[in-house]
Amino acid sequence: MFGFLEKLKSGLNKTSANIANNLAHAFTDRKLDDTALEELEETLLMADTGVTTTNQIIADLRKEKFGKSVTITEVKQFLSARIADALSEVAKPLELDPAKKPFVILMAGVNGSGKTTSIGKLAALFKAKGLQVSLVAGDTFRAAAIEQLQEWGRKVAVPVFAGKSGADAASLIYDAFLQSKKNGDDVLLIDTAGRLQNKADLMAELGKIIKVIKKIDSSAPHARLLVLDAGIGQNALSQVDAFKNILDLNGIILTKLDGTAKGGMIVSLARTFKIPVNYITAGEGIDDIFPFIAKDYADILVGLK
Ligand SMILES: Nc1nc2c(ncn2[C@@H]2O[C@H](COP(=O)(O)OP(=O)(O)O)[C@@H](O)[C@H]2O)c(=O)[nH]1
Ligand SMILES: [Mg+2]
Repeated sequence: MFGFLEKLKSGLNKTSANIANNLAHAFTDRKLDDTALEELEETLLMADTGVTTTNQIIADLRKEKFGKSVTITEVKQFLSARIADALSEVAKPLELDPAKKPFVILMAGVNGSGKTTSIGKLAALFKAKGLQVSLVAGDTFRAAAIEQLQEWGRKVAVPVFAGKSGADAASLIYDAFLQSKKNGDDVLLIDTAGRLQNKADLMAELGKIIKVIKKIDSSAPHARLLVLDAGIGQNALSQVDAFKNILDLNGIILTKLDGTAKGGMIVSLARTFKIPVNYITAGEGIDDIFPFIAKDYADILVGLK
């Protein structure tokens, strides 16, 4: 069995291998000069760390080490410390409040971002902790989306509330929440549609879902999570903007880090919104989900772990 860090490390390989190759090229135990700094700058930008953060890191490194000889390990340690620092504020685990029964988790995000898959993975995670979990197939637009969640329900062995495709999502969710309460669930995970006719429709639908949930419990949904595909890099920032007001987002799940070399985008995400990143995913398997730990992530990214 792979350990947690080994697994995460292999998941992040596309980003970290790029960074490692470039660093090996730029820093061959020589004095820190303009060329090396420029190469480092390019490397960070390619990993999608964002202009502001990159400029800051480069300026700091220049101030501390310019003209001095540096080893590649020193550069990695410097980078990791800076990146971990930028991430520490948002690296927060999802705290399930046991007083909320069920603790309601609403998952939103555009089509294909990984909502349904992440719900399956989270259900497995919570179930393994001994919690009683149910799912709601709130993406009622496509029969395939409902079936996909039901498949995860079977895999994890948790019940799935589902209606017919085309059914009203808000009323399905309302009924499911009431039933889940009656059943004494600890956690209720709600899937939602990622594509309606247009953005206004999508936001109106989410608004309606929030409203019916609040009729049952004004403090719910307790977690309002945006699922973001890391592969879209800086474009993720505009998706956060679109969802954050309507949902009062209090968490992010960043997915598909295994499929991208843009693993640095989490740094600009953190800097721009300061919304907690609760989990990251790197793979399609049931246990390819990881709590987001800033220092581990930074160390893996620069090749220290
Ligand atoms: N490689 C990889 N694929 C993922 C990950 N998470 C989800 N996927 C895949 O991305 C596709 C879309 O995921 P899905 O959960 O259906 O997205 P949804 O439309 O937001 O519900 C599926 O083929 C998933 O298997 C991940 O972390 N890594
Ligand atoms: Mg889905």
